[in-house]
Amino acid sequence: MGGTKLSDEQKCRVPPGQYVTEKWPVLHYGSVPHTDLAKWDFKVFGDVASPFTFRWDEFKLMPRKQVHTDIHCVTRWTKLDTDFEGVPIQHILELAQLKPTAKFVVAHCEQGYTTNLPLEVLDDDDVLLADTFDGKPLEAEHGWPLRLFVPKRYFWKSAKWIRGLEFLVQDRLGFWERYGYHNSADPWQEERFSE
Ligand SMILES: Nc1nc2c(c(=O)[nH]1)N[C@H]1C(S)=C(S)[C@@H](COP(=O)(O)O)O[C@H]1N2
Ligand SMILES: [Mo]
Repeated sequence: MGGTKLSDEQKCRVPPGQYVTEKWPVLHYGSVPHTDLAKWDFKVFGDVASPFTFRWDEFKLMPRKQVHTDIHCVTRWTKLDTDFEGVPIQHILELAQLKPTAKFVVAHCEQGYTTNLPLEVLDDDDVLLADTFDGKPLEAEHGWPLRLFVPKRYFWKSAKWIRGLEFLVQDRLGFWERYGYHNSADPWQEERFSE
């Protein structure tokens, strides 16, 4: 679709039912929030031994990582070869010292948006708290100042304007998950909507 010429190697990277776009569509519920970085903070809480909060200047001092990969939206677009950068989630997990009972996480965002993931999906070496795309700060509509980045799941799990992570013993559905989106959202299994 869209006239994009793909090599065989690229075709293998497009999950079933997806088409490739060069653009980066903008999708969200509600409006783009206005964030004051001086007042911004991020809370890590729930089933953890060391709950903590960090400010923007503290976030900028954390270890960083670049991830080059493909992203897939449930609305059927796939964007190949994206470059995101931010703080690896595994750094946050180390600081938080999860209790052994912590098995799930809910991402909390501006304006009440949430999305949920099992810990084993969050705890991956390509998952970031991302503030940078293509070497530049995220654009406001793509989640500036910070979004979760979970490339192995449909992109609604990559919560924009994220402000906290809550660790849980039991799973708790997020915003789209409650509206019937699939809980696990694996693009390779086409887990788009629940029955
Ligand atoms: N805070 C927040 N994050 C969100 C959403 C939202 O409504 N609010 N929508 C999700 C959905 S449905 C998608 S497809 C992706 C889209 O990200 P993009 O606009 O950067 O392409 O953001 C996700 N993150
Ligand atoms: Mo979406």
